[in-house]
Amino acid sequence: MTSRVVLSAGSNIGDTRAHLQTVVDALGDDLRAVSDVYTTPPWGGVEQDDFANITLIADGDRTPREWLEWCWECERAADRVREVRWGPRTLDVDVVSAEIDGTPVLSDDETLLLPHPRARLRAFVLVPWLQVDPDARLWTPDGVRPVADLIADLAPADVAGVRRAGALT
Ligand code: PH2
Ligand code: MG
Ligand code: MG
Repeated sequence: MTSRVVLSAGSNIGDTRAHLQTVVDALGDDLRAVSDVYTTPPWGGVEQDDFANITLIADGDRTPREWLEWCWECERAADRVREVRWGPRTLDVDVVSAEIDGTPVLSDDETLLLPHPRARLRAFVLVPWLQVDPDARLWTPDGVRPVADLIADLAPADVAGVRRAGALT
């Protein structure tokens, strides 16, 4: 079984670029693409510092749940403390979507919702994703939609707030 995942990583505490770099390093040979770092205003209503965000594409032999556990392992390695929902964190790594042998994985398990239900609303996920895959598509309840179209549906100010801040290394 080969799975392909789109991952979104974010950090707004400490050395944010170093935290994001740990995700790239942990993926090793499974990494297919990584976006530039984007500086993004906090989403979700908690007053906090801007985030640094990247979107990554990876291939591997993990199941979607094993990818989720892999994400938690990255967060633990960054001493992530779970406090406020949508609040500040050293490192957050989310599975945005997964495909097994080219077929999108749909999951309504409460710990593993796939595709990530809010990804299509988040410019900080979609804009970096489009950078690394101009043909990116995301399953939504309205059907499979090009990520470029999902971005076009967002408020222009949200999209403009996502600012490219250079490559990781
Ligand atoms: N992550 C959150 C909450 N809000 N805002 C931005 N800009 N970037 C994030 O990664 C982010 C967020 C919780 O996962
Ligand atoms: Mg998140
Ligand atoms: Mg998360």
